Amino acid sequence: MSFIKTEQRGYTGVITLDHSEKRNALSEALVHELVEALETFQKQNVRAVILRARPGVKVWSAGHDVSELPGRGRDPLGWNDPLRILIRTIQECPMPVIGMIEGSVWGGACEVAMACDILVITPEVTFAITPAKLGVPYNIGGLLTLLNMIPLPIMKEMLFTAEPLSSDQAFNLGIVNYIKPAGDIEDFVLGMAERIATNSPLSIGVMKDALRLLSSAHSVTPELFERIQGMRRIVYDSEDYQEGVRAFREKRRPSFPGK
Ligand code: KFV
Ligand code: KFV
Repeated sequence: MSFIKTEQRGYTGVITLDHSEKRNALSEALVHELVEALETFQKQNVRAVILRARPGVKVWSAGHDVSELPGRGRDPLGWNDPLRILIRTIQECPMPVIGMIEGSVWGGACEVAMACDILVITPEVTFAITPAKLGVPYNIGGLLTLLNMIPLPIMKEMLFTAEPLSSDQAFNLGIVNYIKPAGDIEDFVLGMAERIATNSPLSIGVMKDALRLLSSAHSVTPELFERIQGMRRIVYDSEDYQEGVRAFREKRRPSFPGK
């Protein structure tokens, strides 16, 4: 079964998320296809990638596949979690990835968007980061992806309320590069990808990687790392985590005991 579509137009590779039934949730299977598509594009000398969903969708992606979150007591966002693999693949891929976004963007899909190099969105787009609705402790690398894009007070508001950020706010904060009407967005993004492709891919790839390394160049001591992991563990060991994931599966509002 295929959860994405891919197409190559000259030097531009287009990946379309195509699993509307599950609102393009980032399941292991979907992520596997996405990662393979990026690797194939790289081998085929693609110079710019567009990551999009089907035209007109209401949901660009619903984020982490909640049905695949592990039970209580295991880190839900460990190093080999599909979301973590996807984020690293986008960040480490030498071609610029343009996120072309229509519809709402949820949880881990916000991080996917923010791992893209350039964002072009339609006016209806919203971004909601929702681990607090599930009792999930977001991981350190993931928080850093967001922190590199979102000013701290706004990020705190998003994480603590889990409410959506509008397209205008995202644009005014410099999180997204352009807002374009749905009728124009495709041509605009394809044009940008073509212009990127006329420039030196070697120069671009090395600058992208250098920016990634520089923007993650925070020195974390082993003690600090272990301290944060220990704090996160309290959360994924908790009744809150168990309740959050169970409530999602049972399609009801969670009631968090706070322990
Ligand atoms: N994981 C697994 N299944 C999902 C899903 C998700 N994130 N989102 C939606 N689905 C399934 C849902 O269970 C249903 O399956 C189908 O997709 C359509 O969803 O077998 P079923 O019942 O057909 P609906 O009916 O909810 O669709 P709709 O009424 O259009 O609402 C769309 C949306 C996106 C507003 C709603 O599905 C929703 O609130 N989804 C969860 C959004 C969310 O909170 N995502 C964050 C996940 S946690 C995360 O990413 C991370 C990293 N984290 O740390 O927390
Ligand atoms: N280096 C050496 N010579 C230059 C030059 C440059 N950056 N820019 C212009 N010239 C020379 C040009 O060769 C010509 O000499 C004269 O200045 C007038 O330029 O002996 P010539 O033939 O008379 P024109 O005819 O190009 O002037 P104009 O039609 O008015 O156009 C101006 C401009 C600025 C649009 C055009 O010269 C241009 O595109 N220049 C290059 C702009 C550019 O890409 N600069 C970045 C350089 S690379 C860089 O800075 C770094 C740090 N980097 O990492 O890449």
